[in-house]
Amino acid sequence: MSKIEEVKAKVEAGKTKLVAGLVQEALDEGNSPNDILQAMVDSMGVVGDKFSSGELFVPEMLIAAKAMSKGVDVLKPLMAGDSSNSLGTCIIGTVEGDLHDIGKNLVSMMIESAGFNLVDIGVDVPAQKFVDAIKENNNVTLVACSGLLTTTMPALKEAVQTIKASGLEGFKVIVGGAPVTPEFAEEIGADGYAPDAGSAVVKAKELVKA
Ligand code: B12
Repeated sequence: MSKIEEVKAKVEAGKTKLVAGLVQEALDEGNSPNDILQAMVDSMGVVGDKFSSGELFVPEMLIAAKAMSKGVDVLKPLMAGDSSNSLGTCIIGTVEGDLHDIGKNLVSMMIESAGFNLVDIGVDVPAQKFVDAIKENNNVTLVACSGLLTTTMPALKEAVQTIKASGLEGFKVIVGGAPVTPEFAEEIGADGYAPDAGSAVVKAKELVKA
């Protein structure tokens, strides 16, 4: 089994104590941070499928998520890029009722690397808290809302609409998360959508520079 396959297997198995070391070993063997990250993202897909089929339950899903976070911590410094914060401040959060944060954290990491000052307001964020954060921070150019559950898609809509109705200006709103489609993003009035962390950066820069 290659080191990368080992990382994937241990994330799936929720081996929180082993993953960081294995990620480091995979790096030492010359694997790219992106390839290692993708392997861990794939693991979460497998875990999700096993949850759907009743092979795994919430505690196993949670522990796999923790294992992945340990691996991401090792990769984070290597993914860092432009730290000039020249693109302004990005407020990011997962919408109300939703506790999923791995995707949000990856998007945060990439957006920060691209040159935004990142303000992460966490998970289960009520719509008004996004508005408060925009008011409390300087030079907000981007607001990013994440939602992972079909049942929290209405909360995503409420967040975007509350932000848009606040009368505050000078920023764009981007949304994402597994159940979100470009059509849904447009329907709820978001300025942009991206399917993953890499394309989120491309879209974020495009929106802010427009
Ligand atoms: C880990 C996990 C959990 C963990 C979360 C831990 C954590 N700290 O995040 C725990 C155990 C808490 C959990 C709980 C639940 N979960 Co869950 N979970 C998952 C799992 C396995 C992985 C999610 C993940 O991290 N994926 C990896 C990341 C990298 O991908 P991502 O989140 O999609 O993010 C990428 C993109 O979507 C995008 N993106 C994300 N956010 C944003 C934001 C912006 C602005 C942009 C541009 C892009 C973007 O970029 C990211 C990076 O590339 C998924 C299965 C899956 N295939 O996704 C189920 C899944 C999402 N969960 C599911 C369910 C049902 C639940 C529960 C309701 C289970 C229960 N009965 O209690 C609860 C809900 C709790 C709540 N209120 O939120 C379902 C959702 C089904 C649906 N259609 O809604 C899934 C799909 C599993 C399944 N196949 O059934 N879960």
